[in-house]
Amino acid sequence: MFTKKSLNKFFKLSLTLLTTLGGVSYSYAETENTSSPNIVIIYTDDLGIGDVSAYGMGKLSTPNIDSIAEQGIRFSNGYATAATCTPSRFSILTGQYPWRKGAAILPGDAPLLIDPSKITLPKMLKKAGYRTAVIGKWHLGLGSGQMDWNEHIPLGPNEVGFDYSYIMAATNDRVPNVYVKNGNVVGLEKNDPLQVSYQKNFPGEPTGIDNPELLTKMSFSNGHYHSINNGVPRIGYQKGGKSAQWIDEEMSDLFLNEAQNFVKANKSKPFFLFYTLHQPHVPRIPNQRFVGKSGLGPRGDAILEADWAIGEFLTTLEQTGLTDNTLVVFSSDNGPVLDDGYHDDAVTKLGKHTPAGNLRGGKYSLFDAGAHIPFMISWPGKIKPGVSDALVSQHDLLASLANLTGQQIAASDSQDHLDALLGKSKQGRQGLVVQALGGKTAYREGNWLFIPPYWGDEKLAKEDVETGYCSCYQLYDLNEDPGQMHNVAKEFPNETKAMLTAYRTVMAS
Ligand code: NG6
Ligand code: CA
Repeated sequence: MFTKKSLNKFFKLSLTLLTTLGGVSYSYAETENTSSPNIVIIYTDDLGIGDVSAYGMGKLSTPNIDSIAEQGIRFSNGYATAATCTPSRFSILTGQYPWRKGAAILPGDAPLLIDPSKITLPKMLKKAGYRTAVIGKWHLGLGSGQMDWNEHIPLGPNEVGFDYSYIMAATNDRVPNVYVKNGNVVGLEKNDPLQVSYQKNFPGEPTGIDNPELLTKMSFSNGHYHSINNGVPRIGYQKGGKSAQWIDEEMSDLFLNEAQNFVKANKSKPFFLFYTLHQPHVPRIPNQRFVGKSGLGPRGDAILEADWAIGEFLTTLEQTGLTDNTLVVFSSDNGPVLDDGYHDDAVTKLGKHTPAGNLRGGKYSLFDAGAHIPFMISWPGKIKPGVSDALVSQHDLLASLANLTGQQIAASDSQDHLDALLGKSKQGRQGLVVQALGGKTAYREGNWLFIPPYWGDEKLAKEDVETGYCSCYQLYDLNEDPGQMHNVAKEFPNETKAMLTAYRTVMAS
């Protein structure tokens, strides 16, 4: 007796055998209600909506990123859960709000933040038969504290669901400046062990503050005055491991190459790739091929470098015949910033470019540009190209992709909005808590952004970013006033009260 489902399975198995025998790769499996396209999340670091030309607001041209929007859905209300890196990355991988875990920007020697016993996006997809990889920036901690970087690192991406990992340990401005492949520092030599400290320098090691003559590539404007690698001062101290220290100019090509190889090696089975580019995070040191190309200085050049790498990556999908069967998500971990601690002309060469588009604030901020980021999804043939104003958040990918691939996950902050993400529905999530620097939170619902009272400086002086703090209640109508110039909390007391209640309800849940 055959049911329709078992016949489907039989047909699929026969097709797999046939195509394998015929030497043709077959990477698409479809059952009645679910399917398993390859899934790639391309995740940039500190990129604003105004940095992506598809959003039509800035002066840069990003044709390759735009091509994802042209073939798919571009979200005008796409969010990370936070205005800084670690919290947003924690959320996209776990489906949890970052403030549940107290997630904040981690130092480079922090232990693994994600609980290996909990569900994660790659774990869920592994259960659905996917091969999983993270390539690029990690910044979610490694090990369990007191780490010896010269031994195998026992806790990291491979312990939370990734079959393959090739990562920078934390950020490109934090030590250690090494890549870690499946838990091992790449290129270490036994006779030159790597030592890392965030407490004190190693005797005799040069630092940015003491040895400015060694800063041949970039000097610091704020922080970033500890150990030096590749002529650039960093945060934290490191000694040894010289053969393993990265060269910033090569980083983009290296991650691209890894990402391309992963695709080619896994073209015949469903895969999930979290391709986490380091651009345009500081220090912005693109390959020579991109220097001077944007006219906006290193920040703009780094964005062009990222756009080029994304184009090459998409070409690899095309050449391996996987474009039609690959769902590509493009986004950023948080909003943009100009001076983030190095003298790199980001401010002086900005011209008329607007990294945050028409939004107020930026990275670190409670204002909308903190977590309101570029967000687009393509899946040729399955997604009808268009623009959606549905409210979508990165941490909903877990529940939504579980639905797509037929997996059950326990109730969490992650909501299933697959239809909105595939452009079949205009209805996204109802509300979203967003986290800024220091764990402060605000609430977005409908056209409103609500910020509860916070006491503190109105601006991060060095970064020149508005924090969004005010001792008053703030309510902005983002439809009428995306630049958030008019606090209408007093004009709309009922809405303000309703937003406060909704915000408190989520925070207390
Ligand atoms: C800040 C750093 C900044 C950047 C940020 C993390 C200073 C003065 N500033 O503390 O340069 O590294 O942390 O960025 O050190 S994130 O995108 O990874 O969240
Ligand atoms: Ca970031």
